[in-house]
Amino acid sequence: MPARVLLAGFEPFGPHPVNPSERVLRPLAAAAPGGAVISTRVLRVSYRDAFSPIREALDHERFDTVLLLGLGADRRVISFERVAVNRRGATRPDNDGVRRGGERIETAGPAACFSTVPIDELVSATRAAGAPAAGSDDAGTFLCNQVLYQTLRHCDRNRLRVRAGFVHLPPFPEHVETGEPSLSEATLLAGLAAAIEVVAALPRPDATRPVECGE
Ligand code: PCA
Repeated sequence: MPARVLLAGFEPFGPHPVNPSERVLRPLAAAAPGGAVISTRVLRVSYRDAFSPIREALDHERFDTVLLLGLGADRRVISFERVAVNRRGATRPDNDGVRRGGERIETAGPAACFSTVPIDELVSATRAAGAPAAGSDDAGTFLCNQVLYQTLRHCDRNRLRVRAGFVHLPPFPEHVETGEPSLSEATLLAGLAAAIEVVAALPRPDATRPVECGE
């Protein structure tokens, strides 16, 4: 059976007119790396609404992997996030104009949860495809971290046999000043296709293995 992958990116936000995480969804779904059946979602940059399409999809369809993508405006490489923390807040508001000053995402939730995709394998495969990549221990405290945390908690609570991970992407070159970090769409697509091939080849996750979270 082909692997089923839920691939999500975010709408543009703040000073960024384009979000590469949204732009790469369609070509990746069409390419179907590793024979994966890919379903895509565009998430709102909204503390209130960002997670809803993921929850909906997970509640109604079966997936093996959720791969969440977002723009990391200051990232130099494709960054595979290892962990999500139970905290949200940023100086900038979200797209609803809501500003959070640093609070728990889930009042009684664990402090942090580890991503459940194989980060080191993903980094190696992405690099082998010619795209610079690295593991990252800091997904920030804005919407990307929040949606990864909510996805991991949702999978754990409902004992879903689904892996979940988050990938921060540098901006496209045409949207930054000369010398600032960026990666072309072709490079992002090559790297992400290799990453999807890795998840498409993984065996179905074990239902009995809980997401690792710490208090
Ligand atoms: N990047 C932001 C939120 C949406 C996006 O694409 C982040 O890093 O949290």
